[in-house]
Amino acid sequence: MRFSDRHVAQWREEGFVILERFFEKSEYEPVLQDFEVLYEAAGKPEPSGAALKEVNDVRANRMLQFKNIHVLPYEGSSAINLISLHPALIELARALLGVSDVRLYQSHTWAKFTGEADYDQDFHCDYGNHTLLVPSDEPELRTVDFILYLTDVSKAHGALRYVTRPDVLAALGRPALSDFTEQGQAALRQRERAVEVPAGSILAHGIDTVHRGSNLTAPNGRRFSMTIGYKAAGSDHIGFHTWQATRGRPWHIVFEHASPEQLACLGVPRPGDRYWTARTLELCQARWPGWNLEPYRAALPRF
Ligand SMILES: O=C(O)CCC(=O)C(=O)O
Ligand SMILES: [Fe+2]
Repeated sequence: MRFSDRHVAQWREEGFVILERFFEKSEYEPVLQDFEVLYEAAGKPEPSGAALKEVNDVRANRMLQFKNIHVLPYEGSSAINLISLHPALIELARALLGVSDVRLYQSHTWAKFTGEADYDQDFHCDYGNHTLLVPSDEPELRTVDFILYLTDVSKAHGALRYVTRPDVLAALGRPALSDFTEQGQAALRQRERAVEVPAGSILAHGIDTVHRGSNLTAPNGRRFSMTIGYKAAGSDHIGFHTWQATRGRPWHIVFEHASPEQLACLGVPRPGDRYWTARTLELCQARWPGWNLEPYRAALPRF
């Protein structure tokens, strides 16, 4: 067991919980290797020699922080393609949300490099682009948003800064979702904590937590992470990626390595579901020849 009831209680009360070394080296190292390939050409100075500080357009700079992002499925090995569906992560998402059936609604990589962009952010909540509404009061209808770190993170490596739910109340006198004033930002900074963790660690939070990104200052520093979001099955008010829209991407890697339980997190009906018929089995097999459909075939009703 990689987590305890104490972690679940802390997440529900504070909005955040850090699980140091959730993944062992043998689990995250192959993912790191995939990052090395994905980001081989990233983080190098621009050929023009234009250093960040010489660029005057602050807004453009701000957008540069989102430059190095890749979305599932990844051009890499099964390691990077399956890590956001790791059974232990699914189990943790179920425990935190308090539901038995969950969906992966977000999975992307992110690489940050010292000096490449202005990564400093104001305190904010993430719900603005995960729902058209506002976060629910019910844990079950909320989200679990993990950040998995593939490299060691210190303050000099852009550690995420956060303020726990009780501390937000103490700083602002109210829960915060938006309308952060300058004065509010300053009050929150007084109480901020930093996610300084070794590689393999995860931070679990949600779309209603107060946090901010920060700049990397370590010479030649880099921070490799993955953003992994889960919601309860049926939470139609939550979304981010549309998996179906990325046709032509290497989905076969996922189909060839994921279990039915992992695929269910992407919306693939489980064995025994009425979706599965002789026809759908045959056509799915033709579409993804390397997919082991045996569990689905075995669960077909027999007449
Ligand atoms: O990467 C981080 O540490 C935080 C970034 C963040 O909060 C965001 O972009 O919404
Ligand atoms: Fe954020």
